[in-house]
Formats: sequence, structure tokens, C-alpha cells
Amino acid sequence: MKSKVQRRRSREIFARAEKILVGGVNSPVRAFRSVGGEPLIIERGSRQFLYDADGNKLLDYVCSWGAMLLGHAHPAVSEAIAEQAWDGTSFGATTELEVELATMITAAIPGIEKIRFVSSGTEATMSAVRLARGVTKRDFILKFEGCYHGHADSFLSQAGSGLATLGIAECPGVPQALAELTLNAPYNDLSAVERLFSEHKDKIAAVILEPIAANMGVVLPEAGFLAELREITTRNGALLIVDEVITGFRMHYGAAQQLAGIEADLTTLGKIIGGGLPVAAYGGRADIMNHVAPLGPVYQAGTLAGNPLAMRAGIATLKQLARPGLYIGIHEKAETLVRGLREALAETGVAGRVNARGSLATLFFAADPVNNYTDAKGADTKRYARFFREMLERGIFMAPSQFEAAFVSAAHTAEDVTRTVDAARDSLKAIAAEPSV
Ligand code: KE4
Repeated sequence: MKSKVQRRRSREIFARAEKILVGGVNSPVRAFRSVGGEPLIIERGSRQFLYDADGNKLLDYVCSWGAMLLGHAHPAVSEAIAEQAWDGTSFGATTELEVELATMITAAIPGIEKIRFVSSGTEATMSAVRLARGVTKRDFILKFEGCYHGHADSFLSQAGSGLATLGIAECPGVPQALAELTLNAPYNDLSAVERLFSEHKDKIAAVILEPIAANMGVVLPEAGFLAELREITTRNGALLIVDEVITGFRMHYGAAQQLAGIEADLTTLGKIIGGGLPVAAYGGRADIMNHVAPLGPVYQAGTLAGNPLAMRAGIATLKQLARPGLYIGIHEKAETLVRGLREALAETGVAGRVNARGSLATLFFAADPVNNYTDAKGADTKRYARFFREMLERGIFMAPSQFEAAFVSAAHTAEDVTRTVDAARDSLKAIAAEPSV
């Protein structure tokens, strides 16, 4: 379908971007390769809206891939950043702000006794895996097909997010010797995990997973999956790394693992704890974390780690999230959205299902349940691409990939949700008129 939206200036800017930025982007999923159409050039954001370079207003369900749980340019966060900017942005020495944000996080997540701030989720997960290998003196790690833990070499096999979006199963540039140390199991498949542990007895340093998978689209853990995984890793002397880069402080004021009644050995965080600035972290029991330099030999460092500007953004964000009733409001709107999307699928007769938990949701164009990556890859990505473009035509920015989540923020209103459901119904009607490819 040809877009009727005027995007002349965006097109001109993207043409220049393509000459100097690889693919015109600084992260692959922004290129809209799997959904077609012209990538957006965003000029500014405010609350639940983005405004592109042509002034088009978009209702935003990408929310910087989950970082903007409060919405864009929240006054308390922007004021904190602006104020700090005049006092300096990075010193390369410890500030009390790092202690303050660390204290807020460890108070909310009891399993984290000590924490190390880094500047991206990839750094957090990469460091947690190195630490697990250093502590256990084992080399293998076990991840789950379709989960995405950032772009460190050890994570790029059978990974979700941009690799799933672009159909990259194994990434060139990762040495075979290293790739072989990453084992993959289907999400929710505990017998596969048990089998891999028996085949690699005493050789697996850690299992890493998303407690709610959101990088193959949203895929929920089956009842008992996380608790069983905790028992299996403990029994086999492996560490459990729970990657909460998306879920940390999204489901409630803490980590998703707490809702599953488990405690990870190491937890990784990102996105929300930085309030839109580059903050991520890994943390866990002190007896494990104390192996990290300068206390121990497991080396990890970072020029801008814990910089005061980013710390202020994180502190201001968590202070807002700690306010009573905030999560209830977000979840009410998310539940209304999910219910409405399911009703729209039923009304229009389009084969699809919505996987959701809290403020995370994915509409899969799949007739059958989606409980793992194989199921997710069976979804009709061409229909998803059409849905994405139909919604964008109606001013609603959904994830530009079937293998990502839609994120509801505190800034979304009940009216936004009604508008989104109506737009989805109209989009699905347009799609229903076409044969499923
Ligand atoms: P970053 O290195 O992109 O900050 O974080 C990596 C990461 C780690 N763990 C989980 C569970 C993640 O979801 C991510 C990054 N998420 C993707 C979106 N699904 C980032 C978006 C992008 O790559 O542009």
C-alpha cells in the first residue's frame, strides 16, 4: 500500500543518513527492513507521542524499545538532566549519585547485594557471562532460542530481536570456537535443558534467559518454568543469569523474577533504569560480584559507566515509578489494549493471537499458540508488515518487526488505547480483504 502521509523532509534526511550511517541507522531494526516503507526520522518526543521531521504526530508503542516507561521528556527526568548538565556530565570518578541509584535498585531487588553500572544492556549481559565463567571456571553458556541479550559474540546464535527480524541465524565474525560454547534450548523446554546439562556435565557456567521473552515477540514462561530452571542450575552448579534489561522495573517496582518467586545469581538491567540515557547494570550476591575488578580478577570497565548525567535520569525515573498506583494505571490500559486487539482479531476473522504480560504485548499473525521461537517464526511476517504499515498510516507507531514487543507507557491514555484498538480493527479489515501470503 502506498502511504498518503507527507514525509518529504524525512525522506531527504534519510537519504543523507544512508550515505554516512550504515543502512541510515545506528541500530538495524530502525531501518524497517522487515516491514517495508520509509524509516522514520524523529525530531522530538513528548509523553506518548513522537513527531517526525515532517511534523507528523505518532502515537508511540516502541518507547525507545522499552526505556521510556514514563513516556518521552517527562518533566521530572528532563529537569534532572538539565540541572546536572550544568554541574558536569562525566568525571571518571565516583559520585554519590551512583550510590543513590544503586541503593534504590538494590532496595527494590533483594537478590542484588552488589551492582556494577555499565552503559548498555549488551555490556551488562556480556559482563555477567564473563563473571559467571570466571567464578565457575566453566566455559559453556546456555541460552534460549529467540531470546536476545545484546550483540556480544556469545549471544548471537539463534537470537531474537534484530537477528530474528533480519533472518540471521548465525552471525559471521563470531569465531566457531566461541560459538560452540553457546548452547541453545527452546524456551519453555526444560527437558532440553536437562539433556544439555547431562551432555555437558560440569561444563556449563550459566543459563541466561529473559524471564518474559520479548525479543521473539512476547513469549510467556509456562507455569513453573523459571522455578524449575532455578532448581536445575543450582543442582548442576551453574549460575542463573536473569536478563531483566526489558522486564526490570517494567512489571512492577522491581524485577520480574520476584513475581516468579525466584532469585537469580546474577541479574542484568537496562533501559528503564536509565530513563532514556545510557544506563545498564549487572548485579547479584556479593560473594559472586566481589570477583569483579578491582576486588577480584574478572575484569570489566567503562569510561562513562555510572556518569552523573545518566544517574540523575535513572534516579528521577525510579522516583516517579515508585509513586503509588503508577503500575496499576499502566497495566489497566495495557489490559484494555490487549482485550481490544483480541476482539478485533475475532471480529475481522484474521488468524492471529496476542501474547501479553503487564505492559508488554505482541500481536502474532499466527493461528496457533506461540510458546517458543519455532512457533514465533511460523507467524505470517508479511501480514505483520502490512499491519505495521496500516497502523503507521493511521498515526500509530508499532514495533517495526513481528519479533519485537509493543510497549505501553504511563503516558498512554485510555483514549489512546481506544484509538489504537479502532485503528487495529480497521487495519485488520484491510488485511482480511487480502489473501494470507
Ligand atoms: P542494548 O545493548 O541494546 O542496550 O541491550 C541489549 C539487550 C539485552 N537484553 C535484552 C532482554 C534486550 O531486549 C536488549 C536490547 N533490546 C533491543 C530491543 N528488543 C534493543 C533494540 C535495538 O537493538 O535497537
